[in-house]
Amino acid sequence: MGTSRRQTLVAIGAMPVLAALPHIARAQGKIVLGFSQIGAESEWRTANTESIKSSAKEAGIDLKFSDAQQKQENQIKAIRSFIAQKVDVIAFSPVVESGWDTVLMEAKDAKIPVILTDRSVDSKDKSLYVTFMGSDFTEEGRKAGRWLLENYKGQGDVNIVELQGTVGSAPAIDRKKGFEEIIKDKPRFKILRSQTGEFTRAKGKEVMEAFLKAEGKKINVLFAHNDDMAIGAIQAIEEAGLKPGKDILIVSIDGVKGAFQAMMAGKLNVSVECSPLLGPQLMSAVKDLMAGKTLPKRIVTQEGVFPQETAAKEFPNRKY
Ligand code: GYE
Repeated sequence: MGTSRRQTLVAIGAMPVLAALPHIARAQGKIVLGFSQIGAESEWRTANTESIKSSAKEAGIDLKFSDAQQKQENQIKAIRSFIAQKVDVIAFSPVVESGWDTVLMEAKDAKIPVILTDRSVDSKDKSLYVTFMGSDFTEEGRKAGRWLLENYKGQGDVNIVELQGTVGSAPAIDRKKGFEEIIKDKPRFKILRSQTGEFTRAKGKEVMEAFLKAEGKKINVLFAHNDDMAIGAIQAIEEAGLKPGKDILIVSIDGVKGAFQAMMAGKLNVSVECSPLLGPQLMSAVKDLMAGKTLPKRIVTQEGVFPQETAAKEFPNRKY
């Protein structure tokens, strides 16, 4: 009976977690994580999904993965189903910022902790989630703006067109805000037109065609909230008989491989990095939570800026 005392101590030590989470998963000894992904709109998102799936596998976490195909209602359904299945932890990347309080309250009532990854929500009640891990999108917008101010060589007015991300999403709202903050007291930098390209290549191309039709050669700069839209727009610019990266300077965000290829071809001028490789960080946060540790309320991803002249050297190191 030498082990009985030890077993008792372990049981007492583990009690708060077990009492709070009397879930099926515990019986098999594996932590169960329910993850609701936005969809597959961009190279960034594909890399993010792959990072989450592979790191869950590596960490021995049982991942229930659900793809919402860009629809908030699908994400809400997925979260409700995770609650019904009594998963240990729920993580999700909210497609838009608003409208989550009800479902987050349901998770809270079920005592299932929620981790926000990549994008945040605008809920006033911060107790509805344990942490938000991801990039500082406002700072990314500022970095894009600063790069432009420092590197734009022409004289006179600088006419900018902007391709925004998904309407109502945190990265679209914050990148716009950060960029505007930097150019606002520089009156020669003017945003002529700004419209959503929904973070996709196809829509980026379509909206850029409309911009070109309306403004033609007046356009000096394109600021795209992600690389995919910039890549779509590059096609539109070429089809209009102009040279992307030269006739129109292009600034975008993400730093995916496709952007590096476009930079090496001289067609994109800079990409501000936004890392999608959140999987390992998420899995360690899930394990920490299950071990009863308190997580910091905000976990910020560290990122750089890659101008065209650094692309060829950096390309072999890129992981997404
Ligand atoms: O920049 C874009 C993607 O939320 C940071 O979503 C993410 C953004 C990323 O579709 O490419």
